[in-house]
Amino acid sequence: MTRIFSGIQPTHHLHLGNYLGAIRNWVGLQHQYESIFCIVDLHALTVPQDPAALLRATREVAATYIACGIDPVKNIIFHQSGVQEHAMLAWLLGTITPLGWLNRMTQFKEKAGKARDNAGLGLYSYPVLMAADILLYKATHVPVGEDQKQHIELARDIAGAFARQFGKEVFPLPEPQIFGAATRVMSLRDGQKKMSKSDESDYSRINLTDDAETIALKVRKAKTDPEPMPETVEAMAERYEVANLVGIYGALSDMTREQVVARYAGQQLSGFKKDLTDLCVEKIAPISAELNRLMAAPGDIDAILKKGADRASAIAKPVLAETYDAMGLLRV
Ligand code: AQP
Repeated sequence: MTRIFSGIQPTHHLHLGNYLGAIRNWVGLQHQYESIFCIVDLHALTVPQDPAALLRATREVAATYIACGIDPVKNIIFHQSGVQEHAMLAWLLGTITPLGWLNRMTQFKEKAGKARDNAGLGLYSYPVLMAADILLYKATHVPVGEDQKQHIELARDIAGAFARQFGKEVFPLPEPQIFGAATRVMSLRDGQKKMSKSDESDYSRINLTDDAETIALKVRKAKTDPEPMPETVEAMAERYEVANLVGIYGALSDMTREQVVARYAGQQLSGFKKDLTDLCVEKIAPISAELNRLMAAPGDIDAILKKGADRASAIAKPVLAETYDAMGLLRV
C-alpha cells in the first residue's frame, strides 16, 4: 500500500518555492494515492511565533492547500496540534535517536546560526518530530522539496533503529519523493539562497497571496546581471539569478530549461521578465483569489481541519498502540 504524508509550517504566507517544490506535486499525487497533508504548527513553534499570527497562518495554509487544488474530502487535511499522538510518538522516537544523528542536520545549523546555545530544544529535535509525523501514519512516500531530503533520511534511520532495538517492524521505511521541475526555487534577491518564508525581505519571494501588481514589482526588482539572456543552459551555470528565473519560467509553463533558453536566447532580460510576470500572474492570481474567498469563512476552514484531525487520529491511534506494545508500555 502506498500512503503519502507531507506538511508545511504555518510560519508566513506560502510562496512559489512551497508551491513548485511541494504542493503542486501533491495535487497530482492525491488522485493516485491515499494522501495526508498536514499543517505542521508544532514545528512552527520551534522558532518564536506571535500567537495570533500563528493561528491565522494555520488557517491560511489550509486554505492555500485547498486553493491550489487539494481536495479535502478525498484527502486528509489537518493541523498537527489537533492529533496529540504526534507529540507522544516524537518523545518515544527521541529516546532511541542518538545525538550524533541530530548534530549532522544542516537545517538546525542554518536556523540556529552562531548563537547555538540560545536555540530551543524543539529546534534541535525538529527532525525527530518530523519522523514521528511520517511514521505515525506508516507513510511510505513523502513528497518534499530538495531541502528536506536529509530529514527524510533521518526518519528512515529512526524507523530502522526502532526495528533493530525492539525486533518489530512497526514502521515502513519512508521514501522521499523529490520531483518536478523546481525542487529548489531560489531567492529573487540571491540566487544561491533558497526562497524561504523566513527571509527578512519580502522581495526575495513571490507569495501565493501576492496580487498582480506586487508580483510584477517583485519580478521587475528581481536581482539579475547586465548580460542578455543566455544562448545555452551551460552559459548560465554561474548566472545563478538568471538560472533561477529560467527555472521558475520552465516549471510554470511545463517547459524544460533548454526550451526556455532557446525561446529567449540573446534577448534582453527586461522582455523575459515581462513574460515571466505574466506567467506568474496567470498561475498565481487564481490561487490567491480562491485563498481570499476561503479565508473570509474561517469557521468553514476550522470545520475541515477538525474533520481532518478526526480522520488522522483514527489512523494514528492504533499505530501508537502498536508502538507502546513493542516498547513495553502498559495500555490499560
Ligand atoms: N525554495 C524552495 N524550493 C522548493 N521547495 C521548497 N520548500 C520550501 N522552500 C522551498 C518545500 O516546501 C515544503 C514545506 O516547507 P516548510 O515551510 O515546512 O519548511 P521550509 O522548507 O523550512 O520552508 P521555508 O519557506 O524555508 O520556511 P521557513 O522560512 O519558515 O523555514 C517542504 O517540502 C520544502 O521542501
